[in-house]
Amino acid sequence: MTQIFFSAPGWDEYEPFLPAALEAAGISADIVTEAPAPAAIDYILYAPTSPLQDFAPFTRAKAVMSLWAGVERIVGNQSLTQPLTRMVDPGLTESMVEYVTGHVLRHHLGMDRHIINPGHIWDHACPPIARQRPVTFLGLGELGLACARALQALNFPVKGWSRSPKSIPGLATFHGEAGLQEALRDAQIVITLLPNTPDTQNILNADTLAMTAPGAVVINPGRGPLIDDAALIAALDGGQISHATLDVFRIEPLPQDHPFWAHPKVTITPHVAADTRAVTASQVIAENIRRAETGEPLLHLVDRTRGY
Ligand code: NDP
Ligand code: OXD
Repeated sequence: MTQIFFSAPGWDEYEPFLPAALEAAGISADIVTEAPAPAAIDYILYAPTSPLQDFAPFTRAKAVMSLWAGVERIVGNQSLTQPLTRMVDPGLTESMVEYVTGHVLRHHLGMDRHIINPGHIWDHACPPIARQRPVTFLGLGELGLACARALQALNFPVKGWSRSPKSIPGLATFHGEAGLQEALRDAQIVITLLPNTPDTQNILNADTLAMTAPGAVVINPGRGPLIDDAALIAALDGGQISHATLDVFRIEPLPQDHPFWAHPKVTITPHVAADTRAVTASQVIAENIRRAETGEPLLHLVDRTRGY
């Protein structure tokens, strides 16, 4: 019997789906939410909100599987010697695509002018069509690429930036430090979907914010440290950036005295862009455990040296 330690909040969400997914994958499993005998555990399901920090006693564990996509809070844990996988969940990806598309369209169409119009102003100025609105994604992984494709389907001219070179039909791609300026040039909407690593912190700073088109919009559903908060506020105040929609922050919940809360050009969403969905994630977990049990390579392995 395979022993699985569900070391994360939200077991009630997984209970209707995970045992069935494991059974369908041919895994006979015992899932526990406490592990008084760590040496008996085969797999650990982990979330950053889990109290579990010391993985050393789990001497038999074949993998630690993060229920979150972002792994910055576990990747540097020295007690973790087991392979680490991260969550790539079709349900999470769908919700990120919806969040990004919705917020891009809000800004593209200038929806606020009509939704909040206390003066009953008859402003007949029509927005440009999507093909006239250049959009840039920083991060072209599972989420960035899915969102880029959705916006491409609406005719937005999309550029994407990643660490390694990519060739993606219909998408202008750039990579590495040298490609960042070209990726941001003329961008009217910038979406950050990068992991939080030492290389990506403050990637949007005074210099890079100045590379976008004047009056660009920033949408950050990636991670808070990707943005230099003070530089963003200065760019908003100076007009280089016209609005920022932020879902993630250096400290969460965002402290009440943070200047973002009161800033008229900032929209705050409370880390709700995309959540792992138990119904689809259970299939992913079961498939990965099946792979591990049959000696096949694990999906979505984290590269501990790269940090994502
Ligand atoms: P992936 O690992 O699939 O993609 C990461 C992308 O970032 C890749 O394209 C990668 O490049 C690029 N990248 C990483 N480091 C660099 C660098 N130094 N320079 C340039 N590009 C870099 O991650 P996902 O798309 O699945 O997720 C992205 C992030 O979204 C997560 O790490 C998490 O922080 C955040 N997230 C937020 C959620 C929310 O609710 N707000 C929900 C889920 C995730 P390459 O392709 O070359 O490797
Ligand atoms: C994640 C997140 O990384 O929810 O999965 O932010």
